[in-house]
Amino acid sequence: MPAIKFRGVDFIGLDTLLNDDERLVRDTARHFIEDNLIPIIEECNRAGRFPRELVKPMADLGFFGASLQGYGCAGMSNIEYGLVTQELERGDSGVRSFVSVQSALVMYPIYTFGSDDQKNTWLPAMQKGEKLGCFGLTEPDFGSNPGGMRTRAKKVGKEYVLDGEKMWITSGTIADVAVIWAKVEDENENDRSKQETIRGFLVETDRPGFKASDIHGKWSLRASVTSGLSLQDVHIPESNLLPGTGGLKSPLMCLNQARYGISWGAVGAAMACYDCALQYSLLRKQFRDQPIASHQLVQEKLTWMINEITKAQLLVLQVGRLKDAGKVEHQHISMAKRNNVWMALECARLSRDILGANGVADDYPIMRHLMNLESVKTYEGTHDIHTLIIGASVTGIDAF
Ligand code: TGC
Ligand code: FAD
Repeated sequence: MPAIKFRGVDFIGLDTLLNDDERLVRDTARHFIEDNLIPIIEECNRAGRFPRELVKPMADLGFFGASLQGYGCAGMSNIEYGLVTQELERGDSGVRSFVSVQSALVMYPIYTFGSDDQKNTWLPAMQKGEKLGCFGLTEPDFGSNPGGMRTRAKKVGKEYVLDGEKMWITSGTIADVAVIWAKVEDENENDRSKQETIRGFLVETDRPGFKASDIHGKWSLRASVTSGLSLQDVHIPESNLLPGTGGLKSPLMCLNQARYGISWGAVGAAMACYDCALQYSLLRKQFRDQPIASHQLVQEKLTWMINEITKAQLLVLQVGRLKDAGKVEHQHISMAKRNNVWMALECARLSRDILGANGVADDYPIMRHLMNLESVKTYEGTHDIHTLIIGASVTGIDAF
């Protein structure tokens, strides 16, 4: 392998807590991002273009459905998968988002809740990047509170008929299949009363009545496709129901997977900003021909960043170890997502400040990370929703 230009950010020798396989996966992803994403990302960000040409090479490296077993998937541990998302997001949150959605929000529900036919049809093709997916949970009027969704699926003979709107859907217009969450009227076998249950459906995006259109004018995640979905009288065979789904718990289980990847990804974005600000501060001279790194106030900012990055690395490493041991709770993942995205945003702001005026230019990656992280703070459960999830966990009182 050629020498790695970016050497990582590791203040207390955390590399010694990783095994050889984990370091190899991390370094492979790091090389890939360094050689393939970093050279094009500013152009993609300016143009608002998703770098689709990277889909096949990312598939070849096993990035899609990386922690799933079988179906051609890489079968990585959760730590290895996390290290991949860390490196992806050091490149760009939008590209990490694409991989999160493909892996955690589409392949994972098919793998976990799908029939054998669904798994055999979709997972190998999605692992190879030949088929792309999107995840439709959020609606125009229901973001933090997806349980209120209006999208409905009605059973008519051997079909389901879907109607509804989904909003802010990553990869919506490039997806071949959408995982759509909808309320279905179920009959309660005991008392014959009707009740509504949230269930997941696989909707091929070329079905009549399904429309996807891109959201334009985003100042964030510009290298990622974000779309609105409209479903009007969309007929799908009953075999497109994800049979293992039932209740809001099912989409929330998918979110746990994606939130976990984001917790690592945010560390990557923070490392990119910190590394850039550190290098800059050693070169930039102001007052008495001294580098700005020699000023105490600049050192305080750099110290804050390395301190918080190190804590975030430890947090996500422990959450990953718990996940690999099958012992992770969703509130652990909420803590990692909440803390690490907040930490990364603060690092982006401090780094931007250290670069002065240069910090607002896209000759440097910081402002792009800063703007991306504003979305990352909001999606997959806002910072405040994760505050309430942790609050409910420690007090036993639900304050939503
Ligand atoms: P609540 O009554 O609390 O829960 C319903 C059932 O679900 C269980 N549960 C969970 N299970 C697994 N994982 C979790 N994280 C879970 N959280 C709750 C819960 O025990 C209950 O089970 P049961 O057996 O009793 O039925 O539901 P609620 O309606 O009060 O809502 C809870 C709340 C607010 C935490 C939830 O709605 C929430 O997380 N809201 C945030 C929505 C969100 O994160 N949306 C993300 C959309 S996808 C996206 O943004 C993709 S971005 C692209 C990218 O990833 O890069
Ligand atoms: P709201 O729920 O309206 O929240 C607005 C504000 O109110 C927030 O500050 C929130 O914290 C606060 N708030 C809400 N409720 C409470 C409460 N009870 N107590 C205190 N404060 C509260 N969704 C998908 O389904 N699939 C995707 O692929 C996807 N991709 C996305 C990509 C991007 C770029 C973005 C920006 C969003 C994406 N989303 C996706 C949607 C995302 O999950 C939602 O934006 C998010 O869940 C928040 O919902 P909202 O925007 O409607 O905000």
